[in-house]
Amino acid sequence: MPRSLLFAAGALLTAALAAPAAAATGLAGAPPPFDKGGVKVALVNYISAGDFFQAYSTGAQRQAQALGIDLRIFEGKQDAAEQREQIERAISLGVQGIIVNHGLPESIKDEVQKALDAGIKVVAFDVDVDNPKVPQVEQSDHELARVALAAALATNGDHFKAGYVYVAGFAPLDRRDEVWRETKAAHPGIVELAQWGVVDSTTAASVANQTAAVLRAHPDIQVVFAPYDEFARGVKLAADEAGYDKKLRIYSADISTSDIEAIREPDSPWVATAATNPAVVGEVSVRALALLLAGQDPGHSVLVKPVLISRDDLEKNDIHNVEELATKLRAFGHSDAAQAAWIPTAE
Ligand code: SR1
Repeated sequence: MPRSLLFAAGALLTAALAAPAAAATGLAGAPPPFDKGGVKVALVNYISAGDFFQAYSTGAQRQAQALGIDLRIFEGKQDAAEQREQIERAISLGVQGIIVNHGLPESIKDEVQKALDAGIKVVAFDVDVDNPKVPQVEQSDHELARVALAAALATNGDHFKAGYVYVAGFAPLDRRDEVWRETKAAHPGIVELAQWGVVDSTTAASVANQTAAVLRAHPDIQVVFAPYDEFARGVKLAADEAGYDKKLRIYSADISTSDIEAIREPDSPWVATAATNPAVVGEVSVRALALLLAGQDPGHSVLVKPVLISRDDLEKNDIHNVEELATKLRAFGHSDAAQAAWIPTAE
């Protein structure tokens, strides 16, 4: 079999294996098409690796199951060409809806338009396909960055030497970057000594390697703004190895159980993060698409609000994992975004 066919067969198999049985019976009291069941939807990812994206996918599956949706998941490998092909494949599978999770806008806009032209409803999470028919789900990224940077200013004052981890071209990182620039402009005592970053299949390890070189060149960095947990994990790894743990403070975005463990380590330089529950964001994405499929309007911008999580909060409230965080902090464990009375709660 040619390589391309083998690949296509493998990807379809991944999608098929990920699909729960479609509810043939439908949901009592729900609007069409959910009243009859058999609704087929695709989740097309640009990135699947890492805690955030794993939890996002789990949340999407949970909400899909509650709605009786047959959800086909396409694995993301940070490959723009592959994501285009996956949207094509979703269209030919005959899905009624597609969730596009991250991606490079220029490489998928026309594919999204093709799906819309075929009568397929589309929702985008963290990628701006610049189309009024496509609702945008996001984690209020401006607020997320503001909250994390407010924590940095509260502890470190507004005169410090900073490092910044950033990769342009990802909508959430670009929005967080706007706030970082505003913050530096408002507080000229913040001096950015270095900027670095990479997003690949091993982001934390790659950022750790870069950070080691940065810290050798700029041992006087006091604060690192790393607004993606894979970035923060990489910075922490390098700081630990170089013995910087008491000199450096890391402020980030996102949270997972392994992040909580890393933040709670004695003398951890990772002191605070601003985050939503990624599983809840996955649920919200599926609900927004379900509303569209039912002819209801989720709004063009569907926002999930972040909360600040500091090491002190985790210790004081005896929180060791994401489940405990969700139970003890309702604003983290729950979102009212894209809700309707007929949509069952994800279990
Ligand atoms: C490469 S973009 C990474 C970000 O996407 C999601 O918005 C997560 O919050 C993560 O920080």
